[in-house]
Amino acid sequence: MNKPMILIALLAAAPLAHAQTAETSPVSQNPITYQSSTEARLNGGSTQLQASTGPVTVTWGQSQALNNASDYRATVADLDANGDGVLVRAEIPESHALHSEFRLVDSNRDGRITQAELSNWR
Ligand SMILES: [Ca+2]
Ligand SMILES: [Ca+2]
Repeated sequence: MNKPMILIALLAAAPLAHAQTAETSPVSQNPITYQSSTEARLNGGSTQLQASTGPVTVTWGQSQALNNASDYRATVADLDANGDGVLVRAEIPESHALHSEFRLVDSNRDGRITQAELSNWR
């Protein structure tokens, strides 16, 4: 009469042990640590991940954003080629961030960007 009792005890204990393993293994078996702290994003960097197609280099940071960052500090005077105090699309280089966002910045849609509209952009 003792054997069935032991078997039941083992069956009862097994799921518990299994549950504990399942709870801890995903953390310990994951070889990739993702840097998502503010510091990592500000400093930028790169890492190589293994994808099914081969290694993939992932870069992050501000190298691209930094090139454009000064664009967002531009004033009308910086770009105002004809000196009339407003910017029209022709005065903005295609490479400038303002060029692609012209319609967004020109909040009253008059085709000219004033310093006030430019200030609201930032
Ligand atoms: Ca102008
Ligand atoms: Ca306008």
